[in-house]
Amino acid sequence: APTVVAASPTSERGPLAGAIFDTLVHRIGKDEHAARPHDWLAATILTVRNEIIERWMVSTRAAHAAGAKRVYYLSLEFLIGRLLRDTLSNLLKTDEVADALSELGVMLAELEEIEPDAALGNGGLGRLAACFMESMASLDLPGYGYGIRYVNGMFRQRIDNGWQMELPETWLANGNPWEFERRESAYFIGFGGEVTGNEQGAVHWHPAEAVEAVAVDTPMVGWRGRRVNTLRLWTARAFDPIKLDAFNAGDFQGALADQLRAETLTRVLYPNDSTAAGQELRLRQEYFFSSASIQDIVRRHVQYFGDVRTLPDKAAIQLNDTHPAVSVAELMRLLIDHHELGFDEAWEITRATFGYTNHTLLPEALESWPLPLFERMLPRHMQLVYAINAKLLREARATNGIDDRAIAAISLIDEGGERRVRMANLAFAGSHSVNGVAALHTDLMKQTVFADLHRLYPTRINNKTNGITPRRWLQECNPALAALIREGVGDRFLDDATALSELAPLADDAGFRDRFAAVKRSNKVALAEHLRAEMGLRLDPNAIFDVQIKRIHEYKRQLLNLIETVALYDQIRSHPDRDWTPRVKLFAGKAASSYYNAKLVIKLANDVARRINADPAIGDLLKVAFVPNYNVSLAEKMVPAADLSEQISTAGMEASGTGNMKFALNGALTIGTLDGANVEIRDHVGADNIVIFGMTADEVAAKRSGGYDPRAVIEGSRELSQAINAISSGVFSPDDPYRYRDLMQGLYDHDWFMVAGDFDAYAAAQRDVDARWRDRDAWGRSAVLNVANMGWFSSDRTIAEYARDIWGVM
Ligand code: DL6
Repeated sequence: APTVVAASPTSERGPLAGAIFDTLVHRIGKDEHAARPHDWLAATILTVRNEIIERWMVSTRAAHAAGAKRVYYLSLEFLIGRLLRDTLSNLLKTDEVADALSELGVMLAELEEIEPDAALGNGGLGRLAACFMESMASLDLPGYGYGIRYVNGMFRQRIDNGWQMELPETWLANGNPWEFERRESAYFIGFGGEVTGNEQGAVHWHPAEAVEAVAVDTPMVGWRGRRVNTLRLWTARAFDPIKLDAFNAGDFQGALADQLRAETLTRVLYPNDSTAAGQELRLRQEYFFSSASIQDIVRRHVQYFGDVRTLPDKAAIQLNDTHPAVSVAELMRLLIDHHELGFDEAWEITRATFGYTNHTLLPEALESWPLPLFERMLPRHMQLVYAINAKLLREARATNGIDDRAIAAISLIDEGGERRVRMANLAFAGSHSVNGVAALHTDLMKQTVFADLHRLYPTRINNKTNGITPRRWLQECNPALAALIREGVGDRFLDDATALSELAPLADDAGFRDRFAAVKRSNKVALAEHLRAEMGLRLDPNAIFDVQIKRIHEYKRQLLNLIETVALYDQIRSHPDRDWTPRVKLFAGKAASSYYNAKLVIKLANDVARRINADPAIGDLLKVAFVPNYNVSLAEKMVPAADLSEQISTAGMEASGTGNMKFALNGALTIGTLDGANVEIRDHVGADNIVIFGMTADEVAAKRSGGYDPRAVIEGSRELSQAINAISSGVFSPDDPYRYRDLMQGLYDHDWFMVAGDFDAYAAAQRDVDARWRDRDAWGRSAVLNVANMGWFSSDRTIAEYARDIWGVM
């Protein structure tokens, strides 16, 4: 925590220091003696915010005056992380604020470190939404993000004796100086009840229950402060926060029950949906934020432009995955029931307004809701889904080559077994554009999950390969590298990341490579220091820092990495005389609370680490660590320090990945499969500067459809079978020798994720990495070329493509 030395006398303070001090006294109500670090943080943010507000108003007025089309990005997740460093940097005010604070005896860097992460997302999908918000503002596009203001967000992960524990994240404990509550922007959100109709055909929904959605706005500042957009997050309130008669009668809990039920809606991100109660809450969340957002968008449109029929000309709504897909039915409801349009006209408007982005083809992640639940909670929307479905299936039947099997696949209702509403089909049908997030993923969408819908609407699916903002993921997280690049080629890369290509010739300049290597080393030293302070670990910065940080999931194959780590450990012990390349294997990531195998993988990583790190025969040749509580801020420390980026998912299963982009942009070499955006990264950085191994998506599909015998594969690989046996027999879990037996047995029996199938190729690729590392010139050259060729993966490029091809705003 920052220590406030002594505030300077008033006479010596510059205007900004004076303003921060004034805010501390008059807004926070503390003087320099009483102020705690969080008070200084709040005073700094509130002071900077004043300038942001001015720009925010200018941006809003300009869009209004120009009658501009607006982009609305609906997402159940916005994984923002911290905002202060990002915002000051984008306003080009970092030095000015640092100087002002130092006049007050406060270090900006220390304040930045105590800002809590806004962890309103699980992983890549939520972080992508945050990068998109920054890029929209940087490209001067009028864009609004719409989501939920979770009070606790993503859980905080603690590791107890190697096991993941989930604790609530209390990011709002000290208030949130960035946000503005807009009590005037509040909407009625109904649930349940019944639908009646009159003889004229007018339909009326009488919800049994309702909550109020209240807007809370956060300004999103673009690069160079060019534009400030709004992230509007909804919070839920009861209309009647306390029932006084019940309270007065002594029923205190009953008196507050409505408020509690409303607040439950916006408490946590993704409640565990393995129980019926959790599922229902999730659907309530989705409808809550979709309805509030669509009502807000329609209200703004009618207020500015008068006629709801022109909505598609002035509003583009992007659905970030299927979580907001019920918005399609909600817009139909508003257009038909409130604005009295006919069904066909409403459908034209709806389709022209929405775009849908798919982020996964994993069957278990494709949302569908039990029909009785959907109907009970949203009876009017159920009617509309049936009506949309009837229209869709009529169109399908009139199309050549669509048979009954295809009709069943296209239908919004899954009739196999328990009837369910398919949200991906609803989103697809209700959008004029459906996009994947990397070229391979988009191809697979056409070939697999959406094959029949693609046949029906062959021009609808398009690709928009993901990107990351180079401001946060280079300039701010890696200031030393950014400074070196600036020295080499100027700072145009922050406006146009493809300008990084000018670095390419410097890859052959030994002096530049030395400075580049020195930056990487200092980042590794800083990370090692952080991990020593946090975990008591001692890491050798001369070793390869080999990093796998992402959600823990079987398809991402942390298990493949761990088994290879065990195999390497075995090899080092058996052949201590060989010239081993020292490695530090770092893991971090959270497992869904109900995902047993993922949690077991975390335990395995910790068990493996404990054993290897304590083995004197290994010394500094191999160190393993599982770093707890992975979040955006931790990624900002680990990415710049990585030499090797692990992107080793089973080919065909990772839609894109964005961590892969962050590492390569910061000069790590990738070891990866031809999956997701790895394919395009290879195309850009060049096959010589990336280590690709393993089966392709086609090979995985072919093997899965017959002829894959994991037992034979395991038995045919000495290294693999020894590593599996060691884990299975309790070498790493002497306290519970059977802990990993089933996990390992699963590899013999089915191995859906083809860990065994790719093991030998992966182990060989790792030895190739060792050999490359020993040729430091070649490694350095490859690292520079990675940075130089990653500009295309800027989210500015991605957003420009969405703007041009989908939203019609550029
Ligand atoms: O598109 C962002 C991100 C991709 O980079 C990852 O490959 C993908 O797994 C992730 N998808 C999801 C899907 N979740 N749901 N539903 O998080 O999206």
